[in-house]
This record gives sequence, structure tokens and C-alpha cells, in this order.
Amino acid sequence: MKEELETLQQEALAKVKQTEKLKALQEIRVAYLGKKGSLTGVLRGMGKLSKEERPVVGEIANRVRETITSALDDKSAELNEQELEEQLANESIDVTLPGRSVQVGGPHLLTSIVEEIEDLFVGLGFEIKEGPEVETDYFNFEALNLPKNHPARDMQDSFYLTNELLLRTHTSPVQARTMQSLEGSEPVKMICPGKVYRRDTDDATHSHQFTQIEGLYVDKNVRMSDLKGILDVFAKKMFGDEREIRLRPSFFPFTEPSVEMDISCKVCGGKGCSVCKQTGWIEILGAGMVHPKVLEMAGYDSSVYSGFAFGMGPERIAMLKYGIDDIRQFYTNDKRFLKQYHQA
Ligand code: FA5
Repeated sequence: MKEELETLQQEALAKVKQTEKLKALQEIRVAYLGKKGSLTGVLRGMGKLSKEERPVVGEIANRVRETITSALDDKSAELNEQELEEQLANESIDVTLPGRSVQVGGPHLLTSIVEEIEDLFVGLGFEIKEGPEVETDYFNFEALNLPKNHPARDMQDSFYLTNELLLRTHTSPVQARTMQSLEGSEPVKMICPGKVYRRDTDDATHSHQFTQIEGLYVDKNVRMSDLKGILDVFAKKMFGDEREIRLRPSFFPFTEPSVEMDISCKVCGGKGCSVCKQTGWIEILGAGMVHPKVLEMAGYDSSVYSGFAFGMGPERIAMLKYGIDDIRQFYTNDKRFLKQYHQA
């Protein structure tokens, strides 16, 4: 039996030495030391030995077990280390490879132009207000001096949701809402940017959904010259110091008098060209002095308070500023177009 154990040990040690894989090593461990392994098999025969022989053989068996176990452990550590080294060698980082470029997004041109206009008016002391896009007939029309069946309602063909609710056709209802919330007790100086909706047929200069920015200034002694001054500052900051403005008589039911504001054409410098249709001027917004009826409906005493209001379309402003010839470019999301306006 002693020889059997010695042979078993030599055989196991030889196999351990030859092994190059951790998995094979584990198989050797099971084959020799496992429950059904060779060593266990030999030890089972110990019962047949004499009393004297048993401790001697037992000691040899223990030594054999320890020797095989320690050989297995050493080899396992060696193979583990080898494996790790191979892995590290394969995974080495090549610092000379070019990096992967990160695609950086940026604000949409419309967002940028709205923010530019907001910054400009905030700098002039205006507050930014918001209002709902689903609006009541009352705020969209009646509170702005457009009673039911008023012919001027056709100026802005609307998307009605119910008899009393519609998608707002302009940002002017926010004027009425802001004034009513103050109940005629305080001056107002606000702008309101937001989406508006009209049943307009989409073409190069019209969209059924577009953006407006409303402005309102109500206080004691607000005059038309204040309106003109503010609009002049706006036009020069937006389009350049050399731009002139002119106010032409117009009509809005909620302002009296009402005007359209034109700026001198950037392309021809006012001489006349195809962009300004040979007039030298380009229309950019509607404005006027707040109608006394609108002030009264909102709770302001029109003999004490006066105000001006204006409304502009930022898409058209951006079109003029950047020479964009089709408003649909803002909504079709062609990245090649939009990328040109990302600021670094
Ligand atoms: C109004 O909507 C008035 N509420 C503006 C106003 C406010 C006047 C306060 C007086 C006092 P108008 O319908 O002209 O006015 O529209 C204002 C601007 O919206 C236009 O100058 C234009 O830039 C833009 N606009 C109008 N319709 C469209 C459209 N279908 N697509 C794109 N922009 C449009």
C-alpha cells in the first residue's frame, strides 16, 4: 500500500507539472483528492491493514495528500498569475490612438433668437410672463376688445377645441391675464414669448404653429414716443446700429392708435431691392397704444393709466437677421441647417 501511495503521489505531481490550464488543474484535484478520487480509493483499503501498519500508512497518506494539495495550490497560483499577465498584455491601452469625437448639441435657432430677444428686453426692465396655449375665447378675443361676431376675428383664423376654448392665435391674451391679475393697481412691464396657432396655410413665410413675443408696458403717462424709443433700441440691438425704423398706421382692435413697424432693409440699405420688394423697408411687428377699453376691462382707470403693446414673430426676425428664406426650416429639423447656428 505504501508503494501504491508513493506511485499515486508521483503520478499526481507529474500531471500537475505538465498542466497549463486552470480547468485541467481542477480536474486533477477532483481525480486524486475528491470523494471518488484515487487517494480516497486507496485509503478505503486501510481497514484491511494490521493495527501496527495503520498509523504508519495513515501518516504516509496524510503526507501524500498535503504534498499533492500544496503542488496543486502552487500551480494554481502560478497559472492565475500567468492568466492575469496575458490579459493585461492583451488589454494594453494604445495612447497614440485618436480619441472618439463627442457630438455636442446646441440650442435650436428659434430658442436662441427668443433668448436673445428676452435678454434684450429684460435689460430694459421688462419681466418675462407665460400664459396657456389652450386659451378661452374670452382672453384670446373678448378681453382684447374683439366681441363675438366682430369681423376682425377673421384676421386670425382659429383652431377651436370647444365653443369656448381654442388654441391661442396670438400671445396678446397674456397681456389681458397679467393686467387682470393686478386688478388695475400696479404698473406692468412684461414680455411674453410662446407658441401660437392659426389656420394659415403653410408656405415660405407662414406656419400654422409659430412663435410670438408680446410686450406690454402700462403705467401713468406712457406715451407713443416711449413705444417708438423702445422699438428703436430693439431694432438697433437686433439688426445693427445703422438700422432705421418707421411706424406705419395700422389696425388692431386692442390698440388705438395701432402701427406696424418696419426696419430699413439690410440688403440694400434702404435703396430698394427684391428682398424689400423695392420699398427699402421690411415689416417686423405690430404695435400700438393699449385701447382704453382693454385697460378698463382689466380694471385699470384709463384716465390715469396708459400703455403700449407690441407683438412680433421671432421666426420672421431670425429669417431677416440670418437671411433664411423659408420658415419651414425651423420645423423640419434638418440638422445640417440647424448646426450652422450652433454657437461654440
Ligand atoms: C398680432 O398677432 C398681434 N397680437 C400683435 C400685436 C400685439 C399688435 C400687441 C399690437 C399690440 P399679427 O397678426 O400681425 O399681430 O402677428 C404678429 C407677428 O406674428 C407678425 O408680424 C409676424 O411676424 C408673425 N406671424 C403672423 N402670422 C404668422 C404665420 N402664420 N407664421 C409665422 N409668423 C406669423
